[in-house]
Amino acid sequence: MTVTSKQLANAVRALSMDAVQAANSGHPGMPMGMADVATELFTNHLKFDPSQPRWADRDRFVLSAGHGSMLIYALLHLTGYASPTIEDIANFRKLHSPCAGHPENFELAGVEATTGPLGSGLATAVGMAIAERHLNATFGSELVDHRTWVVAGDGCLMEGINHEAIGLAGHLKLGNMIVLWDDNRITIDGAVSLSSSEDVLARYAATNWHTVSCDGHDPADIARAFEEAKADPRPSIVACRTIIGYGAPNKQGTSATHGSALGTDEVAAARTFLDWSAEPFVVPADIKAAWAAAGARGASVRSAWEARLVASKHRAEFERRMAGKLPASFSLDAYLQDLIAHPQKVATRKASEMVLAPINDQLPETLGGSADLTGSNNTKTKSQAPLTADDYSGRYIYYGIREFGMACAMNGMALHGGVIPYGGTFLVFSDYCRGAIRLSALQQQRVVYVMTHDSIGLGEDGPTHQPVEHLMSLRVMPNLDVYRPCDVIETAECWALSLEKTTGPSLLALTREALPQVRTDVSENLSAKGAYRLKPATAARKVVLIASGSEVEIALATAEKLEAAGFGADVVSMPCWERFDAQPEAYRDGILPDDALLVSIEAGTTMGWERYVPAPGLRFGVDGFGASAPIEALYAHFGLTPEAIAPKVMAALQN
Ligand SMILES: Cc1ncc(C[n+]2csc(CCOP(=O)(O)OP(=O)(O)O)c2C)c(N)n1
Ligand SMILES: [Mg+2]
Repeated sequence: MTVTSKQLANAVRALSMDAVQAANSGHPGMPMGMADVATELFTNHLKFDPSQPRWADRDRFVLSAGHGSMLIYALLHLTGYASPTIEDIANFRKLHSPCAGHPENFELAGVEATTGPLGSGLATAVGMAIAERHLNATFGSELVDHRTWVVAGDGCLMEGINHEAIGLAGHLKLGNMIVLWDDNRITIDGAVSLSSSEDVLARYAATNWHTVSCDGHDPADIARAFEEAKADPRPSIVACRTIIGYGAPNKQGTSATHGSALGTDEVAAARTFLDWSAEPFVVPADIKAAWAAAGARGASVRSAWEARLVASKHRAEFERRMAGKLPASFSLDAYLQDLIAHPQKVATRKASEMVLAPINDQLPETLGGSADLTGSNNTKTKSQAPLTADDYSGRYIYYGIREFGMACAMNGMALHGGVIPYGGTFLVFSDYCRGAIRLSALQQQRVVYVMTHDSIGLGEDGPTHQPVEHLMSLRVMPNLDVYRPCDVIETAECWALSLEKTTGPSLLALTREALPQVRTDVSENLSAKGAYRLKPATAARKVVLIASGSEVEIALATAEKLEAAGFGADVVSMPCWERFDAQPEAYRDGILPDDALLVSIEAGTTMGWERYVPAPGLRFGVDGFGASAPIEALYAHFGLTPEAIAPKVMAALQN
């Protein structure tokens, strides 16, 4: 007897409800509702090979509705991925099971993206689809030609990020992207109609998407919709009309199935309803075999692709880029030597643009962009042509005013591989994309955030544009390296470090205003230490002035005043806290000795500086919102001048 697609889908339903029941925690409704749609996708459409989960030309599948994590765990297991095992699934949501509450990209090879924050997965998928088109334009269809599939719920479509993401995807005509909408009309609070009455498909159509609907429980109808979506040159959304918790006879169709175990009685009733008599975590042999056969579909396609790769003239470069390795010859030495010969007083945003020239020339994998602040963020170099719907080979993306959309897309590009994304906005708007920065860090992805206008130093635009708490709040985030370089040399060093870090994002906080070149030695990347002695005390050391970015210049001038009064003063430039914290204790103690008065100067919140500058040290900064005025007036107003700081330091020293 041949196994029916209903039986295949019921295996997904059974594993999902049983795992949630065993954990007594989780979300059975979504996987049970979308089991038929997912079965059609994984058995007949998705290009993948469980024996080679990282095969570069696989289709990408993103479960944007991450709460339905059991859907992907069941699919990966059933199609033959080495992990998760059935034991992993039985240990769903328990410590050390790769079957975590929400899908985590670092836990399972078949999980392309960490999802859970609704809408982010879909927006991440846009970046994957962009990377695919860009690499297709670079390496050709014989090496790169795949789709990005997304399963999204009502929540993913309701979130604001959805608007940014689909606007970008529609504009760029990403026909390789297909969203499968779990149109079950239920969210946690109850019916979608409690809070929403919008015509979702009309909104997608208005954004240049192709739309199609199907009965999400009818395999033939699902297949019809998929074929239509695949054939259309626009990105597609397939509205799959489903019943949440399908198979649980007394609870299906209600929010009761959304986020809690069904209960033993209802699980038993579902077994009867679905005609599923197997014990929990047992899949009948014939159904198991049919799933395994579906998983084996891709092996021949993959080996044909491998043969093409071996024969391709692009092989070495393609493999290097997909491995995320910089070319062995990559070097900024010549650029740095030139700066030593011809020192520059420029804004660090300009310094970033300058160093991006040799970076972009040497690294064809960089994909730059800005959220409509290209001229302010200085993110575009001369050699970069725009990436457009007509020419995906371009290396610069005009993201529009979509900071969150940009950051999510960059995560998708990094996850896809083969490209290194960087993108700019004003530092103050890091808040707009903070959720995505967090996901870069959590997912351990190399994304470089170029955040300019990094303090009150931006001047007249005033408090709405002047970051105050942002630097510190970003430093709090695990696995994000926050850099605030003080001159043109440090900017180049910080860029190099950001590109070299393959296990997480970096953020460059850059000035609008010009800063003098204070570094005269480039024999070592001193920014790599996080903090270093830029100027040692001349007189006997009494004080150490610690500053970052634009305040290093102020610290140097303050030190001059102190030295003139006979107080020896070190100046420490501290471009990166995270890197400094990673240095050996002896190094850190040497830079911040306990026999000198420690003083921090940074045009941002002082909360946090206690870490390096405990009492009786002094902390100079900005603890309220900024103000609208020319830069000189602002620094004077907030007491961040050598004239204001030096007397306070001397008073403390004389106490
Ligand atoms: C940004 C964000 N806000 C809130 C939540 C909490 N949350 C998880 S699922 C959910 C409801 C989602 O509804 P829907 O997408 O329709 O999923 P379904 O109930 O149909 O499975 C909410 C509010 C979240 N995960 N992410
Ligand atoms: Mg729903």
